[in-house]
Amino acid sequence: MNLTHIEHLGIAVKSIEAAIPYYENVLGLKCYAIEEVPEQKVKTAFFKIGQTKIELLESTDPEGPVGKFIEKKGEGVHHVAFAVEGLQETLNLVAEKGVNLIDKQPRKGAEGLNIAFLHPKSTFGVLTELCEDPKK
Ligand code: CMX
Repeated sequence: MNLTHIEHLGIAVKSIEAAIPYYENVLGLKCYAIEEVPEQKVKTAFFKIGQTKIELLESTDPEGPVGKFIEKKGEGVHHVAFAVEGLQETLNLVAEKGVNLIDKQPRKGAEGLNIAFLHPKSTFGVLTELCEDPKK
């Protein structure tokens, strides 16, 4: 298992347009990309802080994962994403250790990363994403 760093924190917001000024004008970060990920039913906005990114998530469909999350819990931290080397091998190891995988195989996420989620019910309440940069 080789987790290298926290790749990003996913934060659910009702509106990325409304949230961006807080990150830019108060925290002094710069939004460097806005990208829609139709398969995940979200629009994303990215900021960089050191090696880690902040990913704002606005739902494009109330029945999508972020739409349902905001409906139940309100805005806030939605998931933690770790960068890994060898995503498929890591998923196999995690499954062997009894963790419930949402994705048994990697799929495409924002920024061209290969991603897979672990179910929050088997990770002490934190929706956990593992991601691998296929260019590395
Ligand atoms: N963090 C912690 N718990 C969460 C959660 C989250 N982000 N999302 C849902 N849950 C909890 C719910 O509160 C609920 O708990 P209770 O049963 O105790 O009420 C339980 O998980 C089931 O939630 P649900 O609303 O019924 O939703 P589903 O089971 O349909 O889906 C999940 C939950 C995690 C499987 C789904 O959200 C998922 O597949 N997520 C992965 C994909 C994703 O989140 N994509 C958006 C980001 C994409 C990106 O980064 O690009």
